[in-house]
Amino acid sequence: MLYSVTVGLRDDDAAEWASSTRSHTLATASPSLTPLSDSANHPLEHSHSASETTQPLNRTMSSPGQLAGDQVYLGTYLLDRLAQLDVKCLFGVPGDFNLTFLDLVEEHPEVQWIGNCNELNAAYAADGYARVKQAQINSIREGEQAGSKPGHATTHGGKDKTQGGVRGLGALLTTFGVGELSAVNGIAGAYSERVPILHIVGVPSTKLQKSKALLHHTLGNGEFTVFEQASAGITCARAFLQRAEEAAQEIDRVLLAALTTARPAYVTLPTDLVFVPVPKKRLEDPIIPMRVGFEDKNVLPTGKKVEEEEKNRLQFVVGEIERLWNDAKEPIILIDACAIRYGVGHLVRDLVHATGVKFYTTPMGRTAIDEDPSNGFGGVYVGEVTDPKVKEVVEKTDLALMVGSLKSDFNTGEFSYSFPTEQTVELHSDHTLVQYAHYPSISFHQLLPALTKVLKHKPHVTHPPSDRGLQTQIPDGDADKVVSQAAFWPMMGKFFEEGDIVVAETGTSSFGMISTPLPKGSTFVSQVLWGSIGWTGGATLGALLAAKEAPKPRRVILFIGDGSLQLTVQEVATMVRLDLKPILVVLNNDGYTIEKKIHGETAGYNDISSWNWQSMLDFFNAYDQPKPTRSWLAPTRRELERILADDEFRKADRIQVLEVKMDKLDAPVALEKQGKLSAELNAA
Ligand SMILES: Cc1ncc(C[n+]2csc(CCOP(=O)(O)OP(=O)(O)O)c2C)c(N)n1
Ligand SMILES: [Mg+2]
Repeated sequence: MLYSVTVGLRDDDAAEWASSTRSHTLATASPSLTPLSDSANHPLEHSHSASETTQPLNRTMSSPGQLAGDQVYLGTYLLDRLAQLDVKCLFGVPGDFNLTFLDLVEEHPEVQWIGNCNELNAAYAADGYARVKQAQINSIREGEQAGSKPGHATTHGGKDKTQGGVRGLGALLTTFGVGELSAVNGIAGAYSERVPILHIVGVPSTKLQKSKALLHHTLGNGEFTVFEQASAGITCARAFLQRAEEAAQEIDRVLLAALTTARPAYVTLPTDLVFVPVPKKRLEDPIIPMRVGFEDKNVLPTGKKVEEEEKNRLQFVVGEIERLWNDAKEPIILIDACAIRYGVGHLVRDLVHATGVKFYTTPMGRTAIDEDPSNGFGGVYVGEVTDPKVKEVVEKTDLALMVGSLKSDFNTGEFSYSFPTEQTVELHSDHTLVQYAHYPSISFHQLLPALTKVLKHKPHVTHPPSDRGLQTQIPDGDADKVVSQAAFWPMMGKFFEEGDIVVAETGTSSFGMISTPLPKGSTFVSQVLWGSIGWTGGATLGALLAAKEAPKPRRVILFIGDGSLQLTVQEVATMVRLDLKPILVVLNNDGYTIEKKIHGETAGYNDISSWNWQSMLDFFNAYDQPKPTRSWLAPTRRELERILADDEFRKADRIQVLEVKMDKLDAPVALEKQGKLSAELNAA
């Protein structure tokens, strides 16, 4: 049996999934509903669970004895599941309620423990890891997954049968209350941006919970489910484990939900359940997110088969889109975030090639497929914020086929998209919109290959500008002054190499990257919708570890403002410790420039304390045998040019900081425009 989902789930309906699973977890969590006081009713629980294994927390719990060959500890079961889903790194912070599980992590042959400086950074890192893993899978066609092992959950019989959902998963381990709450912002960001993370929380034993013990990390009121409830709105499914016999099934349920909805899920691991034995056999059934299915079987005419109806429905929608396509003189394809998150990059690429039309991306859709003009790339579309030449061409289209759109403010130029509904088709993971018609449960996983077969090749009437609206020309400027934002971004565009992973923090960095060319095989990582500053400090660590799993070496280049880096800077220490080699570009403009562009240009609240970025690597490299590092300072444009041309810098063979001095009020054009739009909207 495969653990599969064929229920209908709309992109915005994860909340429904959450509420349906919530009632399930409540049933197992609530002492009044769960026969916790009656563990003798449950043989497995009686022999291995609360009553026997609730002991003082000490390391003897990690060696509770030999298991029969067909059994595995629940903690190991969970790790084996993660390994099957190709999760090789577990991020987090230890705490006494997760220590014995950590013993199993240390023993595990495939999952590596990455201890972080705090749980927020750990959640960010799990997010960055999942994104880059997904991006690395995206360029590969179904069934061609490099390095996949038979029996892995992502493959089945050697051929990838995933028809929906995602495969880039992250994992996070925290401790009860204090740890898990510190991760909340990171988990919420992953929920908002559609990144699946399994958040595992080590919690007190079921017996201590039942006795309402006045434990550390509790609120002192005997409530043990309150932190799980705090995660309710920011996870797609939760399992508050209480009973040994259903624990493995519960773990599978939340993992499947995370992969199906591309959202984080939550599971508690009470100290007394870590070592309960569960049958190994269950691991033989992989967890495969299946495509969304026909959700309401009651609407079927009597006697009709679901499969037949689904096929007919798909054909009908394909026909509708084909009809519009045939009539259109110059259709375009607009690629957005969910095309990346749901791993359909290769399917969109096939459609672009088959139809020969130009494709554009939103800021969140960048690098879904290679962005070179020979590939059909026309530029980045962000409504009013778009380069005027690109905007004109895009808005001339008579049919915009949008794939995975996520129309948030910063992704649409403050909702200034300009496509009439009659001229749009939207393909999503779990529904399709054709003009005004809505087709639930028609997913782009099915639709894209079907369209690639039937949509006609269309010659272009109008052409995007040859620079695709990206800043390829470096404007002149005084070589002895600080570099301008206008010159800095095209300079970086020239510095990028094939395969680079480019991470951009909220601020002048994320807006500067909107108009910066990205090379073949590159991956762009940014948190445009959630926009929690400091996110990239953790996410870069995750990206670096995911990059290590890529078949070829990849440079990881972070652009981060001086204000944002102050939030999560400690994680640089983890990068040093693990001998990772990012290029950390710190834009030192003396404060919160992005905020100044929206409001309070000279206000004191947009100032920050000044840090010595040149000492950062030394400070975090306080080992007996320090790792090699390099710190570069570019106080002038001339100096920056020299550094960027330096082979020592380019080869990225150690962790490096490049501090670039910039003017306080200098901002990329896209931010100047967005700042005005945001200020107007805030005042409305
Ligand atoms: C966690 C969090 N706190 C506050 C904010 C509000 N905020 C958005 S951008 C920003 C300033 C970023 O400044 P910096 O990193 O220096 O970027 P730049 O100067 O390059 O614009 C702040 C405070 C936020 N987005 N996230
Ligand atoms: Mg700044």
